[in-house]
Amino acid sequence: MTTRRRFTLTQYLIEQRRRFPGASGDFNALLLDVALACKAIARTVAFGELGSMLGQPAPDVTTSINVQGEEQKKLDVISNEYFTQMTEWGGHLAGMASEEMDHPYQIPATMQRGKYMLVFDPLDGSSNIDVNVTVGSIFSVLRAPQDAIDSGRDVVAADFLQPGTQQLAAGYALYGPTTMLVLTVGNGVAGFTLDPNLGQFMLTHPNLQIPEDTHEFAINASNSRFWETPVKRYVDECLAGKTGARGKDFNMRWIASMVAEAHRILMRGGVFMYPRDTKDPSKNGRLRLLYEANPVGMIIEQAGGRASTGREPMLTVKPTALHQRIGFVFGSKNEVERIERYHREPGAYKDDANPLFAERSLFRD
Ligand code: AFP
Repeated sequence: MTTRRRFTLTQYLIEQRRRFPGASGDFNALLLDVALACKAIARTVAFGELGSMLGQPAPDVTTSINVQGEEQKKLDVISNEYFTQMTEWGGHLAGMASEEMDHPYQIPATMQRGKYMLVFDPLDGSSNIDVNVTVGSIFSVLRAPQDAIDSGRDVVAADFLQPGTQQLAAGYALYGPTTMLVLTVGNGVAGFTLDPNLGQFMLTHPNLQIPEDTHEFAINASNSRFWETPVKRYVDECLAGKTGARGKDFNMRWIASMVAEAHRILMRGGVFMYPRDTKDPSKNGRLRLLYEANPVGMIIEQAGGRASTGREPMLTVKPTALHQRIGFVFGSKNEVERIERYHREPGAYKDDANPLFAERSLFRD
């Protein structure tokens, strides 16, 4: 693919489809519908206060607390509607699941059902909306079970409980200084920038690759008292810099929009950690497996990085629930492997106050 002239997202997808001569085009059409939903969200986010979509809870929604127990902002609800409305009509989907919906979303009976399933976080980082910091949307495409495809039956939560290795595509949109779409269909990672004049996503970052090493880490340090010993050790060594075991200085970043952190790491390397901790032992982490960790994990791995629970590869985790949370560590390969090594070392948890995560404990992986 020459870069003499910029390819559009549509052209890129057609090029990728050449790898599957028997392909029907449904897959590409679905991804273009997702891209359209992201354009609609980008426009609404860009209006900011002018669009009076900011801050206040969804006044017209009966319950403004989502299944995560978090307040649903008006833009969370609107973004979720853009995703469902712009992808349900095309006939490519058997069903959907979203951070903002307790149960799987059924394609209306008046519409044709298809062979794919879409899982998404319509607006990641929404706590940053009011302060005009970059937010994004995250999505993943799975294949529906054959019996659902054949019968056209309603989808159930169990249909979505597929390990990340089963994803057919994953991506995110970034609503920042520019609007970008980053996508993998299992053949590397490509970045597109929205040309506001053409209204087209243009290929600006073909074949993104993450450096194996880095001197930049991202973690919410306000949780440090709840971290497990291996994470404390890793962060302490980074903070010790040149004078410490690592012999080099590290810098720290925390945006509180995971999608923006992932993008920075794709652009220049780094390591992101939202590990499971003892803050709320009933939760196995903060981030959601199906529509945050798995899609971002696939992108990171396709760009030569590593995605992990801190202990094991993220994409091999067998999901057990639609809104399951999980500890998430990703980024430059050598750093993530180091963090996994620290977790595996004998006696790694000997100083942990909370036996919940100790060697022989109820919650041991
Ligand atoms: P929201 O979408 O509720 O703002 O959460 C964002 C997020 O899931 C992820 O994008 C951030 O990395 C993380 O939560 C921020 O968590 P802290 O508020 O603990 O820093």
